[in-house]
Amino acid sequence: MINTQPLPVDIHVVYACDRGYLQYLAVSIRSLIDAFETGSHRNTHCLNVHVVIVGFADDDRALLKRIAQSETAQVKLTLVDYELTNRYPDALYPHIELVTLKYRFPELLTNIDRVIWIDADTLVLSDITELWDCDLDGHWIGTTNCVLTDASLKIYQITSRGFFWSAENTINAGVMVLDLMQMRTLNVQRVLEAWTYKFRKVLSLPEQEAIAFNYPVRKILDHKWNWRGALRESEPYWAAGSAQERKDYSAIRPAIVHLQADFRPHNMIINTEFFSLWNRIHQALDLPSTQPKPVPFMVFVYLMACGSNVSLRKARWFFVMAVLNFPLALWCLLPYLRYRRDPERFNFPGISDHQRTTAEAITERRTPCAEKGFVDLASKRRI
Ligand SMILES: [Mn+2]
Repeated sequence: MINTQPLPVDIHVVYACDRGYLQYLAVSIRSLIDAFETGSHRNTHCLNVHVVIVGFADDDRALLKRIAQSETAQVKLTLVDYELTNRYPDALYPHIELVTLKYRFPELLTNIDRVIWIDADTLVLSDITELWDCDLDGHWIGTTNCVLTDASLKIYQITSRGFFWSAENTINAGVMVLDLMQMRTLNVQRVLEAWTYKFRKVLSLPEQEAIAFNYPVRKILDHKWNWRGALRESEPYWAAGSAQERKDYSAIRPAIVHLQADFRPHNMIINTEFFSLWNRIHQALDLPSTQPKPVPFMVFVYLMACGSNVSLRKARWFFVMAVLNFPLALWCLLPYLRYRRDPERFNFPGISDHQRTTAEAITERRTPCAEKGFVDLASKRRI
């Protein structure tokens, strides 16, 4: 009998990181596969996950292979070894070569014409096929804007080095759709590498700045594909032109949550829905345990106020905060003691209810893995 089953459509997703990000990478890949397995394209599409790895040990590779297995969908994992060569000496940003690896995808991923780039510090919640099918309208790249409206530029431009004439020019490079075929034709790699080399000593977000200023007009992706609202402390919040802007951004149902530095589930105990979800996947995968700590006082003050109109933008602006927001800090003293007593259950007023996790979920998270049935889940997935 002739097999008339059509060939599956290949979807290509790429990550790149060193082993310092292994746990984030593992959780993100697993969430990507989980969402694909429960989506409606698992029988018609094949999910190809490429990971450009820097300095991974054999154990790390084995771990990735273990977590990337699927019994219900077609999933292929490809590891691409890469060695750093100090391409940008004396650069301001220490990981410049790692974050600009994206420029090299056209030559690293031969025979592939389109990829979706996803940062490792993410949770994928929706079937990626919808993003894969997006029309780039002739551009070689699709990205989400870093800020929401032109009104946000006033504050955003105080802290970013470059100046933008439109919110559409701003970029967050956490999730991107890249047309590798066009990148090859347009020689994008050469353009971006030359520009990055030239300005390496002043670039603080190298690849974002290189893409934003060399290619200011790009396909704009919906914010749900790179949603940075888990803590309400990202640019769409602190640079927002109005309270409504913040509210609308918070109301987005994310397809991909981007956790972003500096506060992330492995280092900070903060009660939010997505920190909790990250921890659950992390536990289910039986990864080495993390030791998240309660947030320091000034970060606490920041989180108590974030999303509102207080005159603070970044927690590290300690001095400015201490002077301008002394009354606020004073007001936070007692709540901070409460937070320190049980940080997992503390509800920050700046983080809205739907972003918090429930007391039951916290209790469940504190139960050892084996009692929760994660072991069964693990054996089902052969992990
Ligand atoms: Mn990121």
